Amino acid sequence: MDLKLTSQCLEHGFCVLPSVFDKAEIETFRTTTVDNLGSMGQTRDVAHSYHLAGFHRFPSVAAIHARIVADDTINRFLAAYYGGRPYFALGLNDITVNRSQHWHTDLLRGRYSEFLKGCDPWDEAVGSLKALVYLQDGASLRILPCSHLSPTPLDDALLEALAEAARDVVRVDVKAGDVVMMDIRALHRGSTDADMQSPALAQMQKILVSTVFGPVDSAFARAMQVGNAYRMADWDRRFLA
Ligand SMILES: O=C(O)CCC(=O)C(=O)O
Ligand SMILES: [Fe+2]
Repeated sequence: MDLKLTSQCLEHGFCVLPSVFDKAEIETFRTTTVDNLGSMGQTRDVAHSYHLAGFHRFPSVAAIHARIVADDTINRFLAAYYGGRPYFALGLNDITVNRSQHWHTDLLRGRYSEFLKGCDPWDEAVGSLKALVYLQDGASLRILPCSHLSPTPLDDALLEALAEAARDVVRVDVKAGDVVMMDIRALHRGSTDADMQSPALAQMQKILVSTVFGPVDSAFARAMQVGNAYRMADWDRRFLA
């Protein structure tokens, strides 16, 4: 594995692994997703926007998750990044379709921040990483480099204000099949509400599939795992029931 990429991820909080999945696989992921839109939640006020949290739990789409977590390129990267420490996919994963995303971190925020009380997410140099698999070309992800290094509030309004004041935001260009590896403490955003309202997206969906990895022996990763399980149960009740 390219050591430049691991040090980039450590320093800046993200890096891009190019062409991890080929055209045929991306097409399979897309077809599987589109065939299962009817079993997903609708969490935005836009008819063609869908979301499935914890999709590893659902047999019709679980193969996508299994394929990502077992991928050689991703695992060579993670093995180098974690330096031989055992790591796992901690159950925080999503399929999102035409979904906007304001500035945030991927930590447990708001009412779920209490699950992080017993640990300090910034105590560990090596963080938990989200693998973001883009199923089309695009540049929706904007990120504030190095923002994973210092504590940020676990509150979306405060994060939004922080991001608005930031200068050196980077827009990450990806091709379908590229994978962004991102420290979940990083301040970032995705597509705007306006972008995702375009009627063309009903036929040509913007699809993003992601899953989070962390070290097995990390108190922070375990807290994320447990808190996310509670958050997901609430999500299921709200959007799938
Ligand atoms: O839409 C994007 O590119 C970013 C989405 C995002 O913030 C996430 O998946 O955590
Ligand atoms: Fe995010």
